[in-house]
Amino acid sequence: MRLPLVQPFETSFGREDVRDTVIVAVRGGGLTGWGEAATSVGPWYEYETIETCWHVLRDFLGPRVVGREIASPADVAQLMAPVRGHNLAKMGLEAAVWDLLGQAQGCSITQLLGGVRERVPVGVSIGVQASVPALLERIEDYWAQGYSRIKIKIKPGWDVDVVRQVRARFPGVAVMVDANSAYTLADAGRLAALDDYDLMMIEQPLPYDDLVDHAELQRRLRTPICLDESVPSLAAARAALALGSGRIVNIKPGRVGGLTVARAIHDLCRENDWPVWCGGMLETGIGRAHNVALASLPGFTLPGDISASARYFHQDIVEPAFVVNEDGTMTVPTGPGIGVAVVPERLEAATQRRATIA
Ligand code: OSB
Ligand code: MG
Repeated sequence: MRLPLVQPFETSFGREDVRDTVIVAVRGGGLTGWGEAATSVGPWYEYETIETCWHVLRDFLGPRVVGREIASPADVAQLMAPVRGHNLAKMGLEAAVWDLLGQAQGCSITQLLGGVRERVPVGVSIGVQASVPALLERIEDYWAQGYSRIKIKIKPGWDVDVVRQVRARFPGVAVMVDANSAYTLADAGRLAALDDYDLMMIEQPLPYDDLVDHAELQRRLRTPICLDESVPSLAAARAALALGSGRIVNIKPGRVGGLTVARAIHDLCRENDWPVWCGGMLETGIGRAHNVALASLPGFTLPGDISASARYFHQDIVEPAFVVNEDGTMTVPTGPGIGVAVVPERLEAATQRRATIA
């Protein structure tokens, strides 16, 4: 499906004006569970694309799961395990099964996961803007809406000087930056200059597969490094902890291949005193519902990239839309499954293509 974005979203790897995403509906026992494979059109954030998600879900993951008896979400993770990688696609299917099982058992996803929070702290991620004044205006606007922290995308040429001006204008605001792998260790000096601006963290400064250099960079920085792209699995999280490749992990259920793995990474980080927070992929209300539920686990102590529906879309495909509370939190839905209702006409209007696996 395709939904236009309220504002284009630009990162160090490119710009998106619309959100193309794969929605998965799983039918069983007279119920329908919903999930979202929140991929991008191109292989920039990671290697999957809208076309690989479609292909892998239709030709490999779907056929492995359809017709099976599934008693718990761990069962679906196991059925999908022989497929290597393709984590965003796996999340789409696993998430739909979590919703279905929740509905069947009359439980919310936060309950199924073991969540402990009724409201979770949330922030907003702001893409690269045309000018610094434009960025300051954006921050002003979002801060007034109550977000608990502001994340700014950086890249070479849009970094230290931008952060300096943001800090000068908003001294008390919780600010972090995300580089989406735009630097190398040769830029350590430039990144160390960010230490002067009291940032909560620097997210994914270096290449997605380089835990060793992240460890070296962390030794040279006071500001904590947060890993995003570098942690696609539980094994990668173990390696990051062993090497000291950072001090914080952004857990996105899509990037790690589902809520089951996401929770395992959360548990591991918690045992090792690394705080985590829930990242986002500009999800519609379907993916957002799963993210909010995940963020209700006890180790998610930092504000997530979980913003209001209106920050992304003119009209979300679920009701009620997600909103930010005055205290900078989002309320975790408590109804069965994802706890929000997919609006069929809106989904239909946004649908580009459809496949059924019977
Ligand atoms: O790096 O965290 C990222 C969006 C798409 C792909 C990668 C990232 C992001 C965001 C936006 O930062 C988070 C959100 O608001 O969903
Ligand atoms: Mg990131």
